[in-house]
Amino acid sequence: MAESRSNPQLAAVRLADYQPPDWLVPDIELDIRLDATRTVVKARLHLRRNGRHDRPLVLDGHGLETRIIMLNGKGCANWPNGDTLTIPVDGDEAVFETEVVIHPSRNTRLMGLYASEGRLVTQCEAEGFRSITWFPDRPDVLSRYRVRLEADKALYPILLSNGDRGAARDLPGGRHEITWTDPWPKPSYLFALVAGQLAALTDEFVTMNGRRVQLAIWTAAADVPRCAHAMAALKASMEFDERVYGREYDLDEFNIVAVADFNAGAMENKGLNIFNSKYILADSETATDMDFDAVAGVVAHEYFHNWTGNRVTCRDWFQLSLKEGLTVFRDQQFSADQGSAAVKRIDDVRALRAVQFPEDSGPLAHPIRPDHYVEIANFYTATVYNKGAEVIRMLHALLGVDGFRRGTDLYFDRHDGEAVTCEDWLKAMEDANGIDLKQFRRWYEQAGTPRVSVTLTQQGGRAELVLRQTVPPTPGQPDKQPVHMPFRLALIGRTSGRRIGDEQVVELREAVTHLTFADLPEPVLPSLNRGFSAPVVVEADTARADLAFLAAHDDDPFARWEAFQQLALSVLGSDDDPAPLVEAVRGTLADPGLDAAFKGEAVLLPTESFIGDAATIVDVEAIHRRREAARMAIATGLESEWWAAYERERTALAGRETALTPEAKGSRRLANVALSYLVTAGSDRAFAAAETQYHAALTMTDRLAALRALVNSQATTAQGARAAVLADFHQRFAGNNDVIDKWFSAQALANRPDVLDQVERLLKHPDFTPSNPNRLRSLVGAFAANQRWFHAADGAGYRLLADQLIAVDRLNPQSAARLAVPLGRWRRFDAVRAALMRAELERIVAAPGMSKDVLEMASRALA
Ligand code: 0A1
Ligand code: ZN
Repeated sequence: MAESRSNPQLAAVRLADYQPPDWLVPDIELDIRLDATRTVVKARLHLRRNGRHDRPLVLDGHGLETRIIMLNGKGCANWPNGDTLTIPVDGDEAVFETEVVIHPSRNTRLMGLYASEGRLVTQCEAEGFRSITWFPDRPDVLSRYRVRLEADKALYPILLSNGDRGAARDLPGGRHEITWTDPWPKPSYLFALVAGQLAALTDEFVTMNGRRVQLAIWTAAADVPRCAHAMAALKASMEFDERVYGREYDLDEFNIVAVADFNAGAMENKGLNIFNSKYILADSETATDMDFDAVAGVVAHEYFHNWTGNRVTCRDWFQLSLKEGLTVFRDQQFSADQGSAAVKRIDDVRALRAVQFPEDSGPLAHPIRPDHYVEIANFYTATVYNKGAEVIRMLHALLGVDGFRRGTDLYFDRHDGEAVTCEDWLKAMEDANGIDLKQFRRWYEQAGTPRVSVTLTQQGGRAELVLRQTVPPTPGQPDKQPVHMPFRLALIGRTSGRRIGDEQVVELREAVTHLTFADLPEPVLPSLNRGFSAPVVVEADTARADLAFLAAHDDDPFARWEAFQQLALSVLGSDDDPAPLVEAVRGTLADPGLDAAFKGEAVLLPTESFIGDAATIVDVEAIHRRREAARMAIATGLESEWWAAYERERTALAGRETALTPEAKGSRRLANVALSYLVTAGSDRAFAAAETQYHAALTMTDRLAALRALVNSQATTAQGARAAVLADFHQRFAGNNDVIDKWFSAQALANRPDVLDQVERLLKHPDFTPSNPNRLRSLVGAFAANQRWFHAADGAGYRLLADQLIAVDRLNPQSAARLAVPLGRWRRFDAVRAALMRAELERIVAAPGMSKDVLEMASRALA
């Protein structure tokens, strides 16, 4: 990398340079005297030389005030050099001890040990443990941990760590201690502790072999009732992992802690998951149906990591998708199993296209197994997670349910207790099934979203389908090879609207594949990539009338939804009349064979950013204008249908407004989509209905939907209502972080020309606390996702973003680096915008003292 020569801070770590650790640490004892301003950490590492060599022990440490360094009970003359400590060791075994002081209350990076709302919590993935003590902080060093925690008992009555709880004891001076022992060897990134005033919702789960597991979800006492949904999801996940994967929990207790300040969604620390509170706390007054589903999905995700990540872990961080792609696939399976599988698949594909596709077609593109990085925190990406999950899903499709299970069984048998690679995973899949995945491995090596172009020609009863695949060039990878993918397809009769013959899973391997079909009773249309069986872009050149036909008749719900999306892309890519969209929506609403949940998805236009991503150059104004016109046409052309749907679904909900059944969720969804179209149409009756719904709502789903509809309305007649509901919402939910985040993001995402001014005003609001990652994302992150107004032609949006990024970097580099992503898309915008975006990236790079997190992102974006 060119930048590594000019800036040594940007030196890359390379997969090709991997070496096994020189020293292993089979056992570690930690003695931690907790205090918010000054915590003392004593560590005793039991070392074992790994193989025959005479290299010294090299340890990682960051920001540690080192007091004592001892080898085999004797003081050491060696002293740290920056972030490394090198100790020559005689003999094959040794005991190495240190004492360091750290300062949790000064830790704004939220890595290592930090303070959140008066509690002390850790985050060690990926490289946070080195901010707690000296250690070979890499995932292939697995240790048994014994941890003594000591703290003031009044300030920190609850002391949690991994594994099994030992006896607690009171100490003089109002202090107390407890020792936790984790029998399962683990890498340092899975270490955790939590100390503070916490109350728990408790429960019990009896595993398939009769282990009684005590479950506890810890939070502020007032929030305990809001943990019930998470608890139910935890028990359901434990049951699912036994039923579907034969995996049982392996400790006597399982603790979850919800914290307000957290860089990511949650963390799978062994036996002590730590969560961003927004993925735990949920009740119908404060959480939307989407929030409830996200809580269940993240709880399941972290629980599933106990096997895919913890019992079998990663050899190095290049293998991150080994645990993340697999675990996302598992949580997706779980959510599909618990609710509507079709709607879940649509949501997952929508998320993939919204975040991963742009990543894969831009300067930050990388394979699911990257081969170099500067800052690993920058690689917790949609590619590693979500495309990684799609790659696992393809294996599932290729091997079938039983073959996939044979593969996972062998993987767990073979590698339990080990730190392994994606190659080990694929080998287990091959060996368990007697197959060859050589070509499939390209998914791990090549970046970029493959394109499959399809043509169908039919003469009488014979049709030929030609599928051509290409993988586009990405940074550092100009030439690509064809990949092996399962491509589900079927034929739909153009006259009958019925499926002709069976669905097939075609395994594409070559650049070009020919398929022929005989004895067709009628002209056919292809239904392609059903269920989104491969994470590709399909280019089929299907006529609009045929897309409309498929949107009305395809028997695969995903393909049916997709046909409307493609129809909308085609219409919105031109200045043509949106009438075909109005007619397609009319048909969907009237179809008695579709449930409300599916209808609620199927009548939504693609987002402006998705429309932009489908074009070579994003025409910000035209996309907005056309989409608004189409929305208005759908709203006014079907106004009586929307009223009917609204009233029907509200009636269906009467008496069960807060139910979380799939039917109730579907009714709320469709009713609220209807409400948003009605408010778009702009009648006083619609504004009144939104206001009434806002005030009478028994769920956050309904209240927020009404608020958003009014906030997005540009009608002057809605102005009073808009201001009133915003003020009411803020006051009603004052002090509830997760809900106040919604208040910020509703305004930042508003479809209104004054958004930039509003965001500037909100940046000065006393509730805007940029040190909190959720709050930063809810205002600045949300604004950057508002394509039309973030990309204001004068560059004011870009300046605002860069200003915030530069300011936040001093507090929290991970938060700051995430804000650089939208600017990296400059190549896809017109020359004027591209220059303005580049200028902000250059300003960021030139700002003094920027973190390597930000410098890596900004320099890749500029390259
Ligand atoms: N392994 C976690 C994700 C995670 C990554 C980094 C974190 O801190 C910066 C925290 C969590 C997961 O997949 O849920
Ligand atoms: Zn994960």
